[in-house]
Amino acid sequence: MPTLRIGLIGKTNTGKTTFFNAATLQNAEISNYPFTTKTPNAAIGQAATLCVHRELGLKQDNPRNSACVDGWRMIPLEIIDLPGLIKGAYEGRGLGNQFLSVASQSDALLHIIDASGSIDAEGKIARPGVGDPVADIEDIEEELAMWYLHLFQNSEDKILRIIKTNRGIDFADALSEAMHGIGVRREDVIEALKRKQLYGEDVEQWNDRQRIDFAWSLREVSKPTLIVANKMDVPEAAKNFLKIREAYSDMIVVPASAESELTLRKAEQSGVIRYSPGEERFEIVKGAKLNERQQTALAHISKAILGEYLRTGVQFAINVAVFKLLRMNSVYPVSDVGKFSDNSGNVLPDVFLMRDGASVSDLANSIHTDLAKGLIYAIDARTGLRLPVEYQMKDRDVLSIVSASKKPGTSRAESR
Ligand SMILES: Nc1nc2c(ncn2[C@@H]2O[C@H](COP(=O)(O)OP(=O)(O)O)[C@@H](O)[C@H]2O)c(=O)[nH]1
Ligand SMILES: [Mg+2]
Repeated sequence: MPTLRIGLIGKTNTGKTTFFNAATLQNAEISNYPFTTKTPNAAIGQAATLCVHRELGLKQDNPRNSACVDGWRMIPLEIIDLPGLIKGAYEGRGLGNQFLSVASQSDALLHIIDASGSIDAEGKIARPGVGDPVADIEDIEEELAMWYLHLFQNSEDKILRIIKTNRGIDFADALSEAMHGIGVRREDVIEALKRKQLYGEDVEQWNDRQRIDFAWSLREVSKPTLIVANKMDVPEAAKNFLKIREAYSDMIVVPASAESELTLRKAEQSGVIRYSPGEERFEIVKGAKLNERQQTALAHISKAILGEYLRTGVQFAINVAVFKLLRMNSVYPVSDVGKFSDNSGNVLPDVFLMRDGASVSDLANSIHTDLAKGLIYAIDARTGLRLPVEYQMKDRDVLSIVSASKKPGTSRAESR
């Protein structure tokens, strides 16, 4: 299973690094995760989904590629932040290559904005309420779309040549090949064309407006993004939040306080609170000695954030990105359908995130190509039903894969 990557974008001082730190602080629990990233500014975070073990009547599970915390299955993924050293170097407009490189590596983006309006258009700290978060979103969105336009136009001549000289290769093939590096797939190109009524139209006849429209559309389709309205703990943010939601009614806007989440996760680490990361709720540990600063901070979080918005929004934003934007399903491969375990008796050892529409055959392939080669069918562990290889898996499916190749039903993720 390729690791999902969630990139954080946004202007300077909106809270990206705070969000990143909060989201990646509690990663020690996912111990045997093969951390292979080359980028120094990436770390392990997790998607949280309600684990199936309770529903299946199991007292305990033995997660291997993930963790189970208070009944929440924590699935590792990578969060990418802008490198710290560029702070100040790319303020405001013209964010430069670093920002685009985060975007290009990511499956989905969290666009972090300062909803409290405490930064000016250049990203410099200002008095709360001074900044215009709606305009900030526009600036970044514009930059992203222009980047797509640029990449498209740069490869256009080559694409046209390829289409003309190769029968059977169409625009969607050629463009997705050219923009493969930033995650553009053939179906994204087709969807983007359709959204702008450009499907089947001759690219050479497009006017400038149509090119720009197409670039915006391709950016939207191929790089799913949600808006994180950060700094909701600041009173000025509430008013802006409504404006943002209104101006961006076609996007998901998650209210958040990255700083509150960081405070809570640190308090949890030092043992003064019990914090459920899935629910983003906390309780003060009995007998814990809180200093005055901690008391004030926790009281404020309880009232202004958890009271008003129910959660700090950090884990929630990641979950929404994974399960709603990217439409992932969590699927649990097992060998023994009676015990819901692997061959060594580990109960519900692995969970895989599979794109909506993925089949049993796709699952077998992500576990091991050998397993896929001899694939015969899968068994639904809940009902005992045989599922054909084309069966499109649903969220929370627990399946055993039956394959003619050796090690039948193995559920260990041996290749990634
Ligand atoms: N009030 C408040 N301040 C925050 C929040 N998140 C970040 N900040 C502050 O905003 C400033 C910039 O944060 P940072 O994470 O470095 O922003 P970045 O430039 O986007 O990485 C710092 O002073 C943070 O403490 C939040 O949720 N609430
Ligand atoms: Mg930063």
